[in-house]
Amino acid sequence: MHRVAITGTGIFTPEEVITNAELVASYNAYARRRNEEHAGEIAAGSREPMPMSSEEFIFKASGIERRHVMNKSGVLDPDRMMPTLRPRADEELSIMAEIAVDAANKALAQAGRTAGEVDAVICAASNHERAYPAIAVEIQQALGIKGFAFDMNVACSSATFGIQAAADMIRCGSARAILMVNPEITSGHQEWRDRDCHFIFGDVCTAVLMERVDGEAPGAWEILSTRLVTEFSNNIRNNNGFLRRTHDQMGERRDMQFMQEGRKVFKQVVPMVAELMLGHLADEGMKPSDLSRMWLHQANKNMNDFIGQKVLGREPSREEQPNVLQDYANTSSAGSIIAFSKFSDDLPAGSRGVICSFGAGYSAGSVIVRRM
Ligand code: CO8
Repeated sequence: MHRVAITGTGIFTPEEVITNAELVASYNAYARRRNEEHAGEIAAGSREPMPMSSEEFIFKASGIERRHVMNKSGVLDPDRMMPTLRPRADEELSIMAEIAVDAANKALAQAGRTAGEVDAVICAASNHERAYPAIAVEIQQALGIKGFAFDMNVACSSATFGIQAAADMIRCGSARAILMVNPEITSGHQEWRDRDCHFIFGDVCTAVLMERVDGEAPGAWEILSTRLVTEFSNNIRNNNGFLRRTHDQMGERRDMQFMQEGRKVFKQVVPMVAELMLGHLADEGMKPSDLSRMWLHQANKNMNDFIGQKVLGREPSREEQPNVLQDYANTSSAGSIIAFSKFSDDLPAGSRGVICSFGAGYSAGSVIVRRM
């Protein structure tokens, strides 16, 4: 078995930003208009008015202050409430491949590698913009990588599942270097007209280069161990898919976008993740106090605070458990990788940490790493 390390990471961050204030103003304008349109039914008691959203609620419930998006004007337009993305010809690079190539090039540059030294690409994300050919194969071609590529989807846990898949292949010798990318255009499957979730997501793409290491690779992060867990739940669900046209009901359907029972998710996922992390550490002969840092999935600040407390047995400091969701919101699978990419360089050789994701499925992944 070979040893494997993360030698580079990269982030593509969309330029456009939506603040909570802008988001709430747009949603409330939409909700007011809908209430005016249905004023008669509302007055007759046959319809509930749409409730207003608030900046205070969003910050208190989630810790989110703003999010990056691929297209701001479409999302904020009360007549549209979704991004406007230009359709692309089949001969053009797809939008997911485009942002993945940007993040991948940054990861390669950080590792001091060229695409020619990579053997495989995994595109791990919550949704892929088409069924086939795989986005990963398009990214592979755009970067000029020989070898193989495939797409995978484990919702918010896609990145840690992608890391385990890549690490296992490198350990076994089926590849020497693998690029794993997480293009998350969540704005396309977010329901911006639902106040319960309109604030949750943002767009981004992350990339992780993993390589076989035979000796020392100073600065790289050796992957010591990975562990994944899944448990079926309908509490986070999106029913869109290729069988849609076979169903009788073809009109607007709420379940074609992201839906969740947020409170149930919170209550059920926090213990599941803490148990996964504590069990994983124990089986590797480690104590929580051996960790210099935890790079958690970025869904909700309160959720991360609870998980950190359960794992460490005390409140984690901001250095021990950095959050990026105040600036990025929930970027699905990319969140823990943004945190890792932005907040790992300061740690000295020998430091150990855990990259941890959790989300729909339910699914959760834990990756124990050590600075080389
Ligand atoms: N403004 C004002 N009030 C609001 C708003 C709002 N925007 N939204 C809800 N309220 C109200 C509610 O109606 C409720 O009112 P009442 O008490 O009268 O019923 C009250 O505020 C409290 O609402 P909640 O109980 O819903 O509030 P919570 O404190 O539970 O916070 C959260 C809601 C933030 C959603 C929280 O429950 C949470 O974070 N849960 C975990 C969510 C999570 O981690 N989900 C993971 C999903 S991500 C994933 O797996 C990837 C999926 C694929 C990506 C999809 C991309 C689009």
